[in-house]
Amino acid sequence: VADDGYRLWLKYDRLADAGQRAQYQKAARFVAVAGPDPVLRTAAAELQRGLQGLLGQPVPMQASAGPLSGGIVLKVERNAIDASAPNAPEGYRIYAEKNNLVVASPSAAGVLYGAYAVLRRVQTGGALAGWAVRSTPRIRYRLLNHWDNPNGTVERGYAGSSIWKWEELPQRLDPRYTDYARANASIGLNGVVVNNVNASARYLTPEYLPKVAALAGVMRPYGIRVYLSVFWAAPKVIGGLPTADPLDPAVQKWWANKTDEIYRAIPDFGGFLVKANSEGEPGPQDYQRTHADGANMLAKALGTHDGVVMWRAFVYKADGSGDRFKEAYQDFQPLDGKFDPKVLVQVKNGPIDFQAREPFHPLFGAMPRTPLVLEVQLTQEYLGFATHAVYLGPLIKECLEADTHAQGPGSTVAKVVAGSLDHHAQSGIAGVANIGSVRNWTGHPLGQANWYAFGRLAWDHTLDPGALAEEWTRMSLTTNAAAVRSITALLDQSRSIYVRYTTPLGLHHIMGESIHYGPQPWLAKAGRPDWTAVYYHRGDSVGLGFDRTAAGSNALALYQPAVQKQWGSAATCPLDYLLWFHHVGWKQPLSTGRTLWNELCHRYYTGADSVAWLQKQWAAARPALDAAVYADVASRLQIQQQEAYWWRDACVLYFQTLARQPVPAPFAPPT
Ligand code: GCW
Repeated sequence: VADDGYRLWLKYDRLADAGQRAQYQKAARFVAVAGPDPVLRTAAAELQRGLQGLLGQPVPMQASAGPLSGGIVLKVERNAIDASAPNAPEGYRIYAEKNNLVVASPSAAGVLYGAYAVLRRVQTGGALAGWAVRSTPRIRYRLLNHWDNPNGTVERGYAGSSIWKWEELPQRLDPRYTDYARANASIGLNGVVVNNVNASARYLTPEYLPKVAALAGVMRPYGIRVYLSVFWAAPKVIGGLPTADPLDPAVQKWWANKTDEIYRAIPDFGGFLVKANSEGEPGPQDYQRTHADGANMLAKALGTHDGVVMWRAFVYKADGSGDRFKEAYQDFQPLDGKFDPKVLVQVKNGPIDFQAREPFHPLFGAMPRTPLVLEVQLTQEYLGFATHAVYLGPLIKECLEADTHAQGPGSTVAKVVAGSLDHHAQSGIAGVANIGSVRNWTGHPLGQANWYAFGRLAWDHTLDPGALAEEWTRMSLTTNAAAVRSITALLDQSRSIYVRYTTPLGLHHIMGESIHYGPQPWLAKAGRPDWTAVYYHRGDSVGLGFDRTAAGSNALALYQPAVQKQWGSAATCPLDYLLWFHHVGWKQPLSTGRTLWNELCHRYYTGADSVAWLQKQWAAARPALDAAVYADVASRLQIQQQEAYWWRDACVLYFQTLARQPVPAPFAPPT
C-alpha cells in the first residue's frame, strides 16, 4: 500500500531489524498506569499503540507493575521535576527503577510528553535500557495559529481546505481532529487557535460556541487547549451595541459576559488572540484608544478565568514615505509596562512579514516589561507555498539565536521569548499552521517537517534544526542511514537555497502582488505604496537596497548599539542582511571580491542551479523511500527547479535594466 503521508511522524510500523526489536521487547513488556485521568489514559494508550506497532507484539496495559519488571511505568509524581524549574508542571523525567522504565511528571500532560519521548526514542533507534532524561518546556504557551475561516477556506493555506468542518460540528467529530491532537501533543504543543486572526465574529455566537467546545473536547485528553481569535467589533456586530470602545462600560460588560459564556462551554478555554487596527481590521484606535486599552479590557473580561490575551503587534500604515519596518515598534514600544499581566504581545519574527530571511524584529529586547510571543509562519506564504521544499528549522533557529543585546551580549530572542531574560512567568510561541484537509496534511510531504520542527523548538529552542530534520526523516520517511543523511542535508540547505534564488543579499518583498508567489520586482503600483516591490528594494541607476541607516529611514536606531554596529556599515554588514539596511552601488566591491551586481547574479544563478542538487539528494534516497512519496516530492522539485529559473531570470533581467551591466561569466547566456 502506498504511503499517503497521513500518519505523519507517528508511524509505528514494525521495526525491520529483529535483533533491535528483541532489545526493545525486553524493555517494553507492559505499560503500567493507574487512575482515570484522561490525559494519563491517552499517554498509556499512545504508548501501547506505538510500541505494539513498532515491536510487533502485544503490550498489555495494567494498573501497576506489581512484581513485574521490564515494563514502562507511567506516573504523576509531584517531585518528578524540581518545582523551581520554569514550566516545571509540564516537564517529565524518565529513569530506571526496579528494572522498569519510569515516565514521571508533576502533571498528566508531562507524562504524555514523556510517553511520546519514549516512542521517539524507539523510532530513532536509541536504547531504552539505562536511559535517563529530564526535560521541561522552555516556553509555556506553545501554539499553532490557524488562519481558518468559517466557510472552510484557509487564508494563506496551501494544503486544501480547513481541517475544521464547521457544518458538521458539534455532532460529527471527524477522526482527523484526534489525529491532529495526537500529532501536536507528540511534539509538545499545548494550544490551538482554531480560527483566522482576520476573525469572524460568528465564533462567539451561540451557534458556533458549541462547535468550538466540541473541538476542545477532542483536544483536552491530549493536553491541548483551544483559543479563539476575536473580531474586535463583535459587540457591535453580534452584540447590538453602538460601539466597540474598550473604555465603554457596556462594551466591557459585553465582553465579560461573553467570556463567562465561553468558559461555561469550555472550562479550560485558553484565551483570545487579537489582530486589531491592522490591514483594515477594527480595533481600539478607532476610538482613539491604544492597543493596551484594548488588550487590558479583554484581560479584565477574562477576570479570574485561567486564560490569556495574545495581542498581535503586526500593524502598519499605508505610508509610502515612511518605513514599515519601524511601525509596530512605534505603536507598541511606548506601551511597554502598560499591559495587564494576562496580556502577551505577539510579534512576528521579523519587522516586515515572514520573508525568506529577515533581521529579528526590533521589538524583541525593547519591551522588557511585557511578555512577547514569537510568531513564525509554517505555511509558506512567501516561501513557495506547498511546491517549494523549504525546511524552516534553520529560519526559526536563526531568529531564536539572534542577539538583541538588550542586556548585553547573549540576550537572545529565545531568552526574551522564554521569559528568562526579563523574568516573566508567561511566555509563548506561535506557528501559523501549514495544515489543511489534504490527505498528507501539508501538501508538500516535506512541509510536515516544518510542523514537526516548530513543535520541537517551541519545547526546547536549544535543539539543533539539523538534528530535528534527521529525527523527522527517520520517523517519517526512512531509517536507512545513507538516505537519512541525504535527506537531512537536503532539508538543511533548502532554506538558504530558496533565499539565493529569490531574495539574495537581503532583498525582500519583491514577490508577486497579493498572491505572494513568484517574482515581481518591478511592481511599482499596488493597493498601497508599501505593498510594492520598488518600495522595498529601492533599486535605481546608482544601486540597490533600502537605506535604513541614519542617512535613510534610520530603522537601525531601533536596535541596541551593538546590533547597530553589526549591521550599520555597508562595509561590514553581513551580506545576508546587506540590502535590508543599505543602498549599495552596483559597482561597489563586496567582501567576496565581486561587485554588488556580480554578486547578485552569482547568487541568483548558483541558487537556482542548487535546486538540481536538491533533486540529486532526493534521488539518492529513492531506494529507501516509499514510491508514492518519492514521486510526489520528485515532481514538486521539478516545479521548484523551473520556478527557481523563473525567479532568477525575472530578477536578474529586471535589475539589469537598472544596473545596465552584463551578466558576468560563467552565467552570461550565450550571445
Ligand atoms: O502575512 C500577511 C498576510 C495576511 C495575514 C497578515 C497577518 C492573516 O498576507 O494574509 O492576515 O499577514 O499576519 O495578519
